[in-house]
Amino acid sequence: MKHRQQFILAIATLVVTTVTARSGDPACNNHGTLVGGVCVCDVGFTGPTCSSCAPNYYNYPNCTFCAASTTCNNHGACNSLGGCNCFTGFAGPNCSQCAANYYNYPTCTFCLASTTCNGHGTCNTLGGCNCLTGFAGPNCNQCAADYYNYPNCTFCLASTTCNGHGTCNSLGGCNCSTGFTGPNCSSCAANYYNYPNCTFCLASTTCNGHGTCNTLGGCNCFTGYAGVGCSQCAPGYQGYPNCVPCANNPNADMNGDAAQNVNDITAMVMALLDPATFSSTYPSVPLLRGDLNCDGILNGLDIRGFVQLLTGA
Ligand SMILES: [Ca+2]
Ligand SMILES: [Ca+2]
Repeated sequence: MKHRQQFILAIATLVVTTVTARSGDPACNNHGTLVGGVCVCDVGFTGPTCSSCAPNYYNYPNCTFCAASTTCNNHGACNSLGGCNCFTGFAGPNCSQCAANYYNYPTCTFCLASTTCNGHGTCNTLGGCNCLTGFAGPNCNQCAADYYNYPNCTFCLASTTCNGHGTCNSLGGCNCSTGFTGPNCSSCAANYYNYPNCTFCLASTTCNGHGTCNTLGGCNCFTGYAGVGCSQCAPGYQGYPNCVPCANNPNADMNGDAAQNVNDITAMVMALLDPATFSSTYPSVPLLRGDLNCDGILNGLDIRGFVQLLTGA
């Protein structure tokens, strides 16, 4: 029985010794096997007594394997512990990922929104900039089309911002066309009327001093004056530019109802074609009331003035 126990112990010792045998020789610092008086070192160890790490193995007696080209993926150097000291832009135990603010492994391009994109964009997965609206360029350091005055980059489009009545200037504001004014050229400048037409009118010149400018930029002539620009005497007035009523105080009320309108047409025609019948039909109306050109005669030359009074033309 005792022999049996000793046998089992011997077997066990042999097994343990065999398992650790390859690196178990004290003469080889337990990192090699003594063969014929020479240490055959385990992988990773070297030297006559296996007392140092082989090339690419670090941190004796650990002798951890490390090769920059594989362990560190060529993006770092092996350090004294057999780990990787990654190059700038790389991170991780094996330098197999990009460090913070570096993008697109294995390129690992640096990008920081506040500097690379000048604060006007965000870094994308490639390490480039996705610019905010209104900004453009690889580094968002210029204004996009229709945006002006970097770094403000104010939007301006002539057709909308300036309402088609001006051009965008370098500040993104509007330089209005003649006759227009306002930040968006949306009103008429002084002496211009009737937006968006903005017709020029100046009483002293456009209306020749004989009228006022109206909301359409035309002239409202003073009494006795007529025409575009009030440049003639009204029917029944004479002596331009100092228009005074004619001697017979003519007007277009040929039917004598105290109004000048289309109802006077029949009477005027009668007065021109058949004065006698006119006088008997409208006894209270003097024939020369229709003498609108002030020449003392009622005839075809007065028709123009008559029409002018009725139409206001
Ligand atoms: Ca009348
Ligand atoms: Ca006449």
